[in-house]
Amino acid sequence: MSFLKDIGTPVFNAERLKEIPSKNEYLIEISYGEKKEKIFYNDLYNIFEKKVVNCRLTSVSRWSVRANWEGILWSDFVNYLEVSDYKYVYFESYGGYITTVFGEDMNNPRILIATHVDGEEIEFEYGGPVRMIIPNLWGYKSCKWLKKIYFIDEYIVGYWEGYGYDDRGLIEPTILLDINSKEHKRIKGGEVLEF
Ligand SMILES: Nc1nc2c(c(=O)[nH]1)N[C@H]1C(S)=C(S)[C@@H](COP(=O)(O)O)O[C@H]1N2
Ligand SMILES: [Mo]
Repeated sequence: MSFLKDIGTPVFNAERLKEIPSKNEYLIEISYGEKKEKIFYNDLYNIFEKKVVNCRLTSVSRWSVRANWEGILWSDFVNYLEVSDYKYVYFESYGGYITTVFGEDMNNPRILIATHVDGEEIEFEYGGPVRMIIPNLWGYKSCKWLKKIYFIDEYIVGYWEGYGYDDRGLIEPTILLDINSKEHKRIKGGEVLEF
């Protein structure tokens, strides 16, 4: 059983990634200022407490899904690294998909480095074993198969941003398909909190 698949959540894989390292080899590379760090998948929950966040992933292609995501709160992550002031965060996947988020958009308390959804490991097609969930921005900012997290000072244009998608990625007012209820709903812009 897989929550996301069962309710028909679309799958995006712009880089056509087929394979990721096994869990024993999977690691996340972090860079901030002069410092560099690597965290192995298997060490994540030795370092961080696993937290559950109920929020939505909302795609610019006009759908939104609410789920119980589990993982590391972004706020716990930056506290651990002792980074407070950063202009941008650059995310890169194991397939080379990239996206950069503005620091001011990373203060939402529900932003998560997610490993589980609905009590199960996030499966490969939905970005497992590790993906971002940034509920306040369009889905193209929530990098799947997360490999690199770099705190940077100069903006780097992302994959979809390079095709003209907005650099901030703030969710705009629109009508979209709610994957959970299968109904079209109007949203007012910003994180979808109304349903
Ligand atoms: N690595 C990677 N991350 C990605 C994408 C992608 O193609 N590759 N697509 C993005 C887009 S546009 C959206 S809407 C969400 C979709 O997540 P899902 O495929 O799990 O539904 O992932 C985002 N993260
Ligand atoms: Mo998307």
